[in-house]
Amino acid sequence: MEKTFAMIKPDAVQRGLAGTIIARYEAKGLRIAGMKLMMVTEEMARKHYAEHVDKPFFPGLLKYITSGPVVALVLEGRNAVAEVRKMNGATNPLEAACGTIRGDFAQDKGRNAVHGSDSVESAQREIAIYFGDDEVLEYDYLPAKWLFE
Ligand code: D4T
Repeated sequence: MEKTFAMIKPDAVQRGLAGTIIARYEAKGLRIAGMKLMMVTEEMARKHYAEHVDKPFFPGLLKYITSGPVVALVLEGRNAVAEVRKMNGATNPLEAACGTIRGDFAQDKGRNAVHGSDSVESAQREIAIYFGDDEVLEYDYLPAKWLFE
């Protein structure tokens, strides 16, 4: 089954939204394959956001993403990459639809609550930045037979 990387960013952790957001992913039927509360180091952030390091917003992004604990998640399910992107909503919360996480819980693109990988390749790259092999678990997910035909 497809895996994606998701992150509950420091603003959402500080605002006490981690449980609410994890509950949304679980309710969708995404299996939690990896999960940890952690600090993002500058080195991790530079790897994760390599495509943005020369952008004007990068210094602010770096400061924000390293400013407090995040919840790093590996989520697994059918089309997990696209499903999590859809649930997260548009990068800029002002443009994110109601019912999405950013649409419901955020107001500023520099404090947009969550991250989700944008492709299967990005997911593999990002999972490797934040998780060791022994931290991503395979186990019987009993709801699977009720989720998929
Ligand atoms: P992430 O990676 O956080 O899920 O966001 P997206 O995949 O939806 O968006 P992105 O890669 O374009 O942006 C990465 C990250 O940078 C922040 N950002 C972005 C910002 O602070 N100012 C900006 O102008 C942009 C474009 C938000 C997400």
